[in-house]
Amino acid sequence: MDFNKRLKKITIDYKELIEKKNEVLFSSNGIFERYKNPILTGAHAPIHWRYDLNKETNPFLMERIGINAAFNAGAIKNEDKYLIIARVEGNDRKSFFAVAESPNGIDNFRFWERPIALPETADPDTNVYDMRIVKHEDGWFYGLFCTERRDPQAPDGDQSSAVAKCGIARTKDLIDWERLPDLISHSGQQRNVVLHPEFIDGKYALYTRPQDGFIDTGSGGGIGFGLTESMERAEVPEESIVDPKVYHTINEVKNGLGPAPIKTEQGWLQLAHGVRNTAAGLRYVLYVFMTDLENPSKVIYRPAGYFIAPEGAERVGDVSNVVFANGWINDPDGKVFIYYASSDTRMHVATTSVEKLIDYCKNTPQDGLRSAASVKAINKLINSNISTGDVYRSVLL
Ligand code: M1P
Repeated sequence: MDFNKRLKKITIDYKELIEKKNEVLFSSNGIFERYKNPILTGAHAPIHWRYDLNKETNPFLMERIGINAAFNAGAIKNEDKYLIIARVEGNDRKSFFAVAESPNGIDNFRFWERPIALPETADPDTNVYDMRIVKHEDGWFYGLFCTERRDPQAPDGDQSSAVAKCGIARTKDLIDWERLPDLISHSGQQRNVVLHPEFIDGKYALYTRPQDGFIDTGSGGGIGFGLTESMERAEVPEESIVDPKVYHTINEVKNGLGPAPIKTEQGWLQLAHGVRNTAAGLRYVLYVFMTDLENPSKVIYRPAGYFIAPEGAERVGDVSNVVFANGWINDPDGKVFIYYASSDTRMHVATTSVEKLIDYCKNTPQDGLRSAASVKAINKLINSNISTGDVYRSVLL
């Protein structure tokens, strides 16, 4: 196929992909709705990021820069536009951030003209990923993300050991970013750090995830919480654990907060990921809990188990059996858009409402931590259903 015919086909296919309408699916659990199509993939990366469009220098119209995946996006609504800031990963395995915009939050996501040109610190990052974007009450948009560099202690033969820290950048327009020094904490490495949107006791509040090593959280772990005087030289002298790892639960291996919490009259809604071990490797699921309005580090409702687990095609990807979320948007009418990634490969959306999430947190039984306690909870529900459930009985029996 000659240059012009190839270009036409590539452009038509791309247009079809980014204009594809999404379709809400029936929700059997009634807690949230999934949608038929992923909302963002590597293939959504603009053609002009990938191809040299000059016939002279690229006569075969080959892709010069491949994009492997688009996942783990932060999310924010700005000037009526639904914006997600994706972790875009090239074929070269480097991640970077890029904003994609949608008019309705569920389809038509288009990347902005260029990816974010994130300034580096004096110690350049090898890789950056998983930005949590939050509009703080001080007026700035802050992006907190993981910055990864090779472990300086690693011997030459070890080219995979790394050190993870929390990188910090801020912006007023989501285009020009100011890089601030990385977070200083005193509990080893950090990933999944999230800025609370309001001051607590006049200080900035951070949800943390202390960890001993790059992958293993080791003796650390759990979702932590600490205060810092400033974001320009952010340092958390102390971290308390809000939500620990617990034996034989969905977060026995590790967990980490997702996006910044949503404020409601009854407390802060929190979305997080939990990781368990299986013979097939780690399994990442999402869970929801609520913390106290005055003290956001105090858990007030903790429903048992997972909220979203990988399903169907979501289960397969570069890192299979993973769902991960670091972005959600709460519309003024109470609708909540949950942006989650599957298997470190693509982005999806699920929708629900603040009212449903609160109901879910308050009325889902807590984890009894034993099989017998789970059976007790089911029997309690059966007993209360004995006198009700007529519709169910008339259809089924
Ligand atoms: O591969 C799954 C996830 O692993 C890490 O998350 P955590 O720090 O909780 O283990 C991150 O690399 C994340 O980006 C990735 O999706």
